[in-house]
Order: sequence, then C-alpha cells, then structure tokens
Amino acid sequence: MNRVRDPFNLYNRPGTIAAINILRATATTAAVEIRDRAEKAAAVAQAAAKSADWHQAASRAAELAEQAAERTRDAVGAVAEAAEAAAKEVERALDQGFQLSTNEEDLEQGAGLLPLLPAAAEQEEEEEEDTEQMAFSVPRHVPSFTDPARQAEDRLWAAATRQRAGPSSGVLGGVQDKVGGFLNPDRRSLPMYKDKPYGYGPGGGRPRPLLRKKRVLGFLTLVILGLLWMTGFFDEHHERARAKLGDWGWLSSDMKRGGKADWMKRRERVVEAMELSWDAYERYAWGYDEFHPMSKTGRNMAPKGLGWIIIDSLDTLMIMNLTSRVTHAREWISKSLTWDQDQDVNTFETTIRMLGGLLSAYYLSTEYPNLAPISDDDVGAPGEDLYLEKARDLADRLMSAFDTPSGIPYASVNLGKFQGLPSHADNGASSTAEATTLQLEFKYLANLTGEKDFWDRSEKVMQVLDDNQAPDGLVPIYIQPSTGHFHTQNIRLGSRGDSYYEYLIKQFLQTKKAEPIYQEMWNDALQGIRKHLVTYTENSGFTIVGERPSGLDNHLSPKMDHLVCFLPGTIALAATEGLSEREARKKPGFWNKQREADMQLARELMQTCWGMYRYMATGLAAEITYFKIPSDPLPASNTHTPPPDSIFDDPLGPDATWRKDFEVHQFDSHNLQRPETVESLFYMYRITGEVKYREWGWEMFKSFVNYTAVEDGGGFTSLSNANKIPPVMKDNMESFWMAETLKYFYLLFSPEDLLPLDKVVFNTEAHPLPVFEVGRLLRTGWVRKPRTGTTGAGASGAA
Ligand code: DMJ
Repeated sequence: MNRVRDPFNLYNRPGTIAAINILRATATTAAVEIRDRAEKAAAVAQAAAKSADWHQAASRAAELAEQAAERTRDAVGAVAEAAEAAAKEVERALDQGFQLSTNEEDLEQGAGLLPLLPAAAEQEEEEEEDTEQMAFSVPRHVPSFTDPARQAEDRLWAAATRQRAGPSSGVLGGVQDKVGGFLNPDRRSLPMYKDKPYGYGPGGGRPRPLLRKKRVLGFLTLVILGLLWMTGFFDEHHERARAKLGDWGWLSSDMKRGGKADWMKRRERVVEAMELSWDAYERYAWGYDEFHPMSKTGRNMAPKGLGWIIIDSLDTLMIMNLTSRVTHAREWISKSLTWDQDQDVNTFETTIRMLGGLLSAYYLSTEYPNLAPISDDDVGAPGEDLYLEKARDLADRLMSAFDTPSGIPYASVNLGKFQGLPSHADNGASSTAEATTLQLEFKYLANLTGEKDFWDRSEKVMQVLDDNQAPDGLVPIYIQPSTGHFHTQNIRLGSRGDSYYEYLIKQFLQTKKAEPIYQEMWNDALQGIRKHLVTYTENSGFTIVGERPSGLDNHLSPKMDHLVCFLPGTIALAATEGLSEREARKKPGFWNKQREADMQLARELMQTCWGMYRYMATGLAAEITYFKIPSDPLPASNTHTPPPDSIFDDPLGPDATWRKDFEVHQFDSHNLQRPETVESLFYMYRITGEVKYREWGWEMFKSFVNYTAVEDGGGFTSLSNANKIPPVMKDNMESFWMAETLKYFYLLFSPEDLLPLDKVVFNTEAHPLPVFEVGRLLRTGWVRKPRTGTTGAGASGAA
C-alpha cells in the first residue's frame, strides 16, 4: 500500500481521512476542469489569431473563455466549501485534545503513516470478499450508510450546510468565515456532492505527488483562495448563488422589460430543477436504480445496479451542458456498470432507457463535442467508445429476446444468461407497444456497428405484426411471441399501445424518409384513430381519443391515459415530417388537405391534454382522465368547433361548464412526473411557432416546482394525489423525470436550432438519435401484404 508521512499523526481519525479525501477529490476535479477549459479557450484563441474569419473565431474564443471563467468560479467555490468543512473537522479533532507528533524519529521511520486512498483500499478489500452477490445487494460504489468514515463525512457535510453560529477558531477560521459567508448565504439550499467516489474525475484514483501532503494541499488552497478573494473573484459567484436561491421562490425574473417572457431565463430555471434533482440523487442514492427523495434512500433493480437513473439522465445533463455531472456519470459507467448479472429485465424498458440513453450519449458526445465536453472523450483518446461499447454489450444480451418462434420478442431477458423469457402474465404474451418500440435503437446500432442482425431482427417484428392485417391499422395491445398473433381485442393509445404508433412515423423519419412502408402504416393507423377512437365531449366539445376495450365493434370508452398525450405532438411531427408548419406549407407539392386536417387534430388534442392539467387542483394532470361524451358518441367527421383556449379562464371556477366534461377518479389521481404533455408541447411549439404552447409549458413547470419539490434538498417526487392541496406525495422520482420531462421543458424554452427535428428523432424515452441514410446492406427487407378490407362504423355507429 502506498504511504505518506503523517506529521500530524492523524492516522485512524476517520473524520480527518474523510476531510482530506473530500478536499483532494474536489480539488482534483476542479483543477482538471479549470485546466481543460482554459486549454480549450487558448486553442480557440490561437486559431482565432490565424483564422481568416477572425471576427467569428474571436467571438467563439471569448464565449469559451467566459465559460471557462464561469466553470472556474464554480469549481473554486466547491473547493472552498470542501476546505471549510475539512478545516472544521480538523478543528474539532484539535478541540478534543488531539496532539501533533513532533518526534523526528517517528517521522523518519514512517510511524503514523497515513494510508493513501483509504476509501479505494477498503473498496479493493471489499471486492475480494464480495464474491457472492445477492439479489438487490448494494453495489460497491454506493457508500455504506453505517461505516465510520461515512458517518464522519456526514458530519462534515452537515457542518458545511449549517449556518455558522459564530466566528470559528483555529488556523483556517478567519478565512473560512469570509469565504464561507461569501459563497453561500444559505447553505442548506445549495446541493453539494456527498457520495462522489474517491478519486473521481479524469485520472481516477492515481496519487498525485504534489497533492500528497495535506499541509501542502491546505497551504495551496489557502493561497489560491486568498488571492482570488483579494481580487474580488468571489463577488460574482456570491451574487450568482444568491440570485439562484432568491429566484427559486417564484419567479420575479422570468419577464423581460415590456412584459415579454424571457425564455432563456425560464430555461435556466429548468436547468436549476435538473441540478436539484440530480444533486439530490447523487447525494442520497448515488448508483442506485431507484431514488426515493422523501426517505432519501435508493434501491437497486439488479445485484450491481443497472445505472437506471444515471444512464437515463445522461444526455439531459449533456444537453444542459452540466459538465462536471456528466463526468461523474461517465465515471460510474466506466468503473461500475456491468451487464453481466444474473438478472431478468424488461426488454422494452431496458432498450428504451439504457440502450437508448447510451446511444444518445454516444451520438451527442461525437456529433456535438461542445456539449458538456469531457477531455478523455475526444476522438483518438482512450475511452471515446465507452458509451458505444456498453451499448453493444447490452444489445447483444437483449437480442436473446428475439429468439422466439415468431420473431416477436419476449417481454423479458436474463442479462447474464443471454436468455429471452416470456411474460409470466397475459398467457406469455408481450405488450404490442413493447415489441414494436425497439426498432429505432437497434436500427441505429446496426448503422453504427454494421451488424445487420440488429436491423433484421427488429425489422422482422414489424412484418410479423403487420401480417395480422389489423383492421384500420389499429392493433390490440398484446401479441404472442409463440404465434405472432394478437392476444385479446383491447385497442387503445394508452399503456401497451402508445408507442407502436409513435415508432411507425419515427422509423420513417429516422432513415430520411427512405422507408415509406412505415409512413403508410402510420397513415392507416391515424385514419383508424379518427374513425374509431376520436370523438367530442358533451358540454364544451373537447376532442378526445377514447379506447375500444372489447374491439372495434364494441363500445367506446371515453378514457385517456396521460400516456395518450404523446399523440398531438406526434401527429404534428408526421404532418410536417419535421419541418415547421410554415416551411411545410411553402414546400412545393407537399401541403394538402390531409396534412391540414392532421394539424387541426393535433391542435385540438393538445388543448385537451392541457385541459387535463388545468382541471387538477395542483395544475398537474392525473394518470387517467375520463370525459363526458353523449351516449351516442359523435364521429370525428361531425362538424365541430373546438372551444376557445380562454375557456380555461372561466370566472365560474369550479362550476365552470368545461369542467363538467372532465372526471378524475380518486385512484387515478396520481401524477408520476410523466413527460407526454410537455413532449407534445415541445413538438407543437417547434412546428407551429405558437407561443401559447410555451406558456402552457411554463405553467406546468411552475406547478411541478410548487407541488413536487421535496424538502431538505431532496429534489422532486411523484404524487399519489395531485387533485388536492397540499398534494399527497409518493416518495419516488421516476427516471423519466430527468430523462424526459425536464429535457422537454428545456427544449421547449430553447432556441429552435437546438436538436432540430429534421436532424434527430427522439426515441420514446426522449433520447435523441440521428437520422441517417439507408444503404445497400441496411434497408427495408419486407413488403406489406395486400389489405383485405376495414371494419367498424366509426365512433358513432359502433358505440
Ligand atoms: C417512458 O418510459 C416512455 O415515455 C414510455 O414510452 C412511456 N412511459 C414512460 C413515461 O411516461
């Protein structure tokens, strides 16, 4: 084991060890980040000097330099916080009568040596012992909540978040008072890293000679902080921190002068919500697959964890340019993630969240290197393919789900055994949406790796399903892997049905419209939706999409899952094929009556989904909403005028007529932080350019912040009842809160050229993947069977 001298003879003082670890880790991360930013800015500045277009290059260099300065301020702030906490712990030790060793002989002989990297060493030992893993055991990189070092760390961090009672004593006291006070007027509200593994950051746990002696480290920290403080360096950081906290109590600065909304400021609020969510997870449940923000605990879904939250959130962190958090996530993926576990997982969920998340991270880190740049992610450097390697490994395991008699994938796979497993329920049937929402991911992976099997197996599913010739393109929600035939007659656009439709049009767009077969299937389905599922409410004429639980020839149930609210955005995306409505209307030979009607349907459904939020006490939609429709439902083709948007401002409040069209049952009144409505608002705003969609999104975002924020830096949580104030909280943060909901809010408030819709397709978990060209190897390998007719008489006749 590496050792250094311990002149203070502090060995076996867990508090001290923890303090030094925190200081060293924080300082290392800060130093690396500062260096990287500065190097990048310098490189661009040099290029600017040589560049012909020096104006543009110089302004880019200035931008980077500003970013570097901002990161530097943040990083130095973190070092200062850690220094203060560490110093307090040392003071505490000294207060307890702890003596410094001055014995030269001791020092010469190395007595009282302090082990380097104690956390890492302990971990190594644990790894050796820990050969037998039990289901749901705690992974290695999650700290034990009972070990003494952890408790000492807890004290440190608690100390760093407590308001100072008075001036502290000891060598560091005066500086701490000034720095601490300057940096953080209300420390309890500022989230801090707690569970960051020791040595985290590029360079891992390698000891750095300069930093070995804590006296040198402490001295250097003090000198740097002193110099920076004297030059007024902290003033702006202080302002920034205070502004952030002040603004959170809603929301004075989101308007420009003249009463116009400042969308960039509103977008910043979303970044803050993301930071709070991530930091809470990082602090209380790092490495776990589930996060329970109220009890501040985590839980795993597999013996060593699956990275469920880390991987699902990664591209949102990248898009928001939260570099240090991306670095931490990447570190975990590099050091702790393994798919080699004897664990059954859901094929669909693992594909859309984990495979989709990794592929998206790969795409963003290679195609948008300026988003959250990480130095060792550069082309040519080791580790550049980390995300792709992990994706490929996972995909190989998930492919075992497709080993079925029909080619329809099984609901689950055992990752470690490479084994597909039929569902335990539903007679072994798979959900239709689950079987048909894997294609974007596997096809992109085929494109990246050249492995045709990924393409062929996922495409085959579409053929087997379509061979059933579902009337009017509407598919029952279960399908049998053993036969390839549908199971039950239940048809809906909510759970188990939804993303089948979504992936039809997105497959068409993913391959630059080279596969018209999927657009045809989408068009059939949309006509089927109009014919069988769309109707209007009784009092105010809202447009809804109901369900046919007993097949197309039986009754229409006026029920909408929140999940159905992906539909307005997807209809608009299909109508313009990713263009803005203005461009689409101008494009020669493109616009027609059908596209016009589709946009109208998208607008009307969007309004209904917005109404589902307006109806609720918290302003947050329920999981399921029922609607009042006439006993003989009106067909979509009926002459119809949707209500004006101002209907939601009705001064009659709870007695407003429009409210009579909505109904939420108590057991459906939960809100799971779902993304579908803000997802649609994002598409609707991008495509129509109508600001009202942004405004609706802003109202929703405020409701999330007001009613789902958890005290004590816990982030945000789901609600068990969103229809009462205060709401009943549920103590669970879904991974799609950071993966999807916050990402779509961010994109809704962002300029339109960020991830343009003609360049990317978002998978169903909001992970952006690029559009690409099909080639001779990877192209459509099947044709549709001729249709034999349609069924049902539409909403009116069949009800
Ligand atoms: C996410 O996992 C995906 O959006 C999926 O398509 C539906 N369910 C959740 C979000 O509600």
